[in-house]
Amino acid sequence: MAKQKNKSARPADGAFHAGTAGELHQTTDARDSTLTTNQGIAISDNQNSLRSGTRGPTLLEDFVLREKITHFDHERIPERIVHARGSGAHGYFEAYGDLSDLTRAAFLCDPGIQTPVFARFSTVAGGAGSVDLPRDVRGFAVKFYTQQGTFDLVGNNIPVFFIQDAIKFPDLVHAVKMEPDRGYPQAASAHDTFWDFVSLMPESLHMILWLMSDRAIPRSLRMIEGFGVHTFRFINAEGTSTFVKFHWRPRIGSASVLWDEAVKISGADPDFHRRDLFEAIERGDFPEWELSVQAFDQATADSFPFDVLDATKLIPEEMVPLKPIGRMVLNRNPDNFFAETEQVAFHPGHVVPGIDFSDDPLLQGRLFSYTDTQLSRLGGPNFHQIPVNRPRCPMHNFQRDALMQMEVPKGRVNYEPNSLAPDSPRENPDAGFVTYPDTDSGDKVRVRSETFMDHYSQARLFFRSMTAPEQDHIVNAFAFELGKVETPDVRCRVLGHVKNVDAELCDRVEQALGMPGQAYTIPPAREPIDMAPSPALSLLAKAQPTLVGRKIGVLVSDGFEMALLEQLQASAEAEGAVLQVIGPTIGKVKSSGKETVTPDHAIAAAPSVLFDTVAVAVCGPDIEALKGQAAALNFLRDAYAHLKFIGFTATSMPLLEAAGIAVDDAVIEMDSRADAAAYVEAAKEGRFWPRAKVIKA
Ligand code: HDD
Repeated sequence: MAKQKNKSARPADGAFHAGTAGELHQTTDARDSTLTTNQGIAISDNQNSLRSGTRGPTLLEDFVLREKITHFDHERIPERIVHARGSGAHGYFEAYGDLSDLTRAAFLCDPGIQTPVFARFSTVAGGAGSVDLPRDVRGFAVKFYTQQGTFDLVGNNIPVFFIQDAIKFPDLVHAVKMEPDRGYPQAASAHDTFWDFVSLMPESLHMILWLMSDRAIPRSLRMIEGFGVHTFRFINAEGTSTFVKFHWRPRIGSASVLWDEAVKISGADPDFHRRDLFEAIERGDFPEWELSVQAFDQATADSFPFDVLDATKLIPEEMVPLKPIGRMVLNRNPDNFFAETEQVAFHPGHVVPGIDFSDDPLLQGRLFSYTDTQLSRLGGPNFHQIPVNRPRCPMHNFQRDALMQMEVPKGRVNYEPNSLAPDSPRENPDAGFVTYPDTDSGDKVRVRSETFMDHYSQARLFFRSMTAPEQDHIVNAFAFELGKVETPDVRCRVLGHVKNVDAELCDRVEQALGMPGQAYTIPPAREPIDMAPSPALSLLAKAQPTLVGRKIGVLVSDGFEMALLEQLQASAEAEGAVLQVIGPTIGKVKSSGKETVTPDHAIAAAPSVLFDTVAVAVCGPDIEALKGQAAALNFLRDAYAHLKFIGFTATSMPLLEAAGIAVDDAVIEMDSRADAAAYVEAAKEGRFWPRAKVIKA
């Protein structure tokens, strides 16, 4: 291959190729690394457009310029109408055992099969460029590339939904998105149109309780639970149907941030979740979830005081226990965000033999929506040919042509039945998908079943199943959201529904808003019942002490004790946590023994909201400077106010005092390596809830 000339050496344009551009040119030495147009024409100059004279007008003739700009102008595709902001990863799924008594889906029946998956997690309301930590539902969509075709489990991190019928979905989404006249708020439910809609849709109250809870501000996408939401069916080889609800549980447990943290993280690191997922996978800390089902028959379904076809209801685990059936591990980041995470096309209607739908009217509507939306998002019906969407099993049919056709089918036969191509694809009654022959039918009506009429009992169940801090957070969330609502009538109507959920909750929200006794009286369509609390619904009740997958931030300054930092590092590693060092600047910090450490962050760029727990080991003259920096003071103040465990060395005390930190059982002095280890051990608790009595978190 001919060597290309080093452009920076060319006399005619050398003056324009200084610095980086010049260096880039030096590396192009082979034809296969030569920059070309999309037609494969080698490009001689990627820095200057073609013009008439060195200072003259640019020429239309410049096909290199025009092709490049045209392609760039079309780089963005329509973002998803909902769930626009998401993060994805590749991985695999493995079944625990043989589930053939319930389903003929092969990937669930053989623990020896490793099924490739692509998972995408998302927020719902915000645009593709919005922040990761609004109060919002998180999408949890998994594409299983099984040997029998692609199965998509397109769920959320909340097991119920706002509405019972898909016909209300456009209204729900319009109401929560930016208001159409003013174009705000972005990625926020705290505004009049959303709460107006809610106040007129009592069926949304159960989901609203979840949305006001800690579930809507997760600490990490690696720590969210996932739910298929609807009742689906498993069908076994004999054609027997069993109802199932799908559940994902994260191996490292669930955790949430506090609202005040969410607000600050949105400014400090708008990509907090995306970065966390990407970095965890890069360092080999692979996120893992267990998949379970609640499996039940028709008689059990009939015994519930709610309808299993109503997506605003869940089945408490205490009524039907979870049966673990397999695990998913995400072990590879996408090579290209756009090609994979943006172009992945999920659809609840992508099911394989052995999995089938129920008549849930929300699910039925979804079965139309998803293919339709891909047509406008991805430009045509061949989106299944995009690499991330391709089935990983043989695929043959006679669908042909259309926009963006990537295949070149051979032969004269493109129809079936045919006699001219005896080896061409044929239907297969044995292996083929057979819809479960449900016998339910009736008049054609636009009527909702009476069994869908109870809108408050499960909202009450949820609230009463929460621990005290979780209940406090729900009250605070209502106060924030309704506090942003300008129309008093809407606030009073929402309060009326909250009163039907739980009178005490309503009282507390009224107090927090300064609107005592202002809830409207709203007669319920059906009188709510008191269900037995379900501790499984509470995140805090289930939480185990752990630092696995969590982050420790240690602020050091010149003169710190290296032995202490080494101990913190060792303890962090032993617990599966990541430790990051923070310095007064990003420059090297010297220990008392004159060893140097290069910090991961400067204090100005590392607020404590980015860590699960923090320690300070500062000393000497740097303390005076740190005492005068808002970032250093807020590092401690925020950690304290967010109920975090704080480790500190005796020499750091002046900084604690300047920040106004009172030592309590979770502000732990570290005078020795043993103390440092004890601090890390204590920090496994996550938050120090007793401090909430002093500071409203
Ligand atoms: Fe949906 C995307 C989850 C109801 C219409 N939905 C979408 C995604 C998730 C969900 C996770 C993003 C998938 C991805 O990462 O690409 N949607 C749900 C859940 C629902 C639900 C759990 C209720 C149980 N959705 C729902 C209804 C409709 C839609 C009732 C319409 C009738 N959803 C869509 C959509 C989207 C979508 C417009 C937007 C982008 C896309 O499909 O690919 O078709």
